[in-house]
Amino acid sequence: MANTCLSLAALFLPFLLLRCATAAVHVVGDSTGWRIPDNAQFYTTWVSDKTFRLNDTLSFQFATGQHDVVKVPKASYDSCSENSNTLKVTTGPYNYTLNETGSHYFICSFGQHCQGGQKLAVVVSDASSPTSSPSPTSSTPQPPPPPSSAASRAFAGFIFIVASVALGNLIL
Ligand SMILES: [Cu+2]
Repeated sequence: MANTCLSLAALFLPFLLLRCATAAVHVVGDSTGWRIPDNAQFYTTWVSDKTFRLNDTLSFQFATGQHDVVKVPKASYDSCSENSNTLKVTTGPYNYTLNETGSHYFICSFGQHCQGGQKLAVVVSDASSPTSSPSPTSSTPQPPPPPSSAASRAFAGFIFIVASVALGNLIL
């Protein structure tokens, strides 16, 4: 029976590890950073293939005095106005921790930067919701996940033990 327990532990360990994956750091715009993009849809596209979870970090890479980060309500995001902003950071680079689920809107208040597409809308899901994202957008590369083969081997072992016990019961 001890073997069965070990097999079960081995079977579920990879899933436990996946669940405990640490919060990711998303470098906004990746190598482009936080600036007026060449394409006004750039940050919308950048967001589209990513999953943002509670306590992930948005890292805005910009030079102080050239841009800023202003957190605004949706209406201000849409109209590129910094009205009713809840946060304005003028010193770059700046790391923002996504400490609330739901939508977060950021713009740059310099000149026509926001109109040029320097605006970001992210939707934060709960950290405990099932993971369906591809690889985390962390700057530290994750080691390739070994779980499937280990899990299937453990599962095969488990099935073997169950089958053996069942067979043993039949014979005895
Ligand atoms: Cu700007």
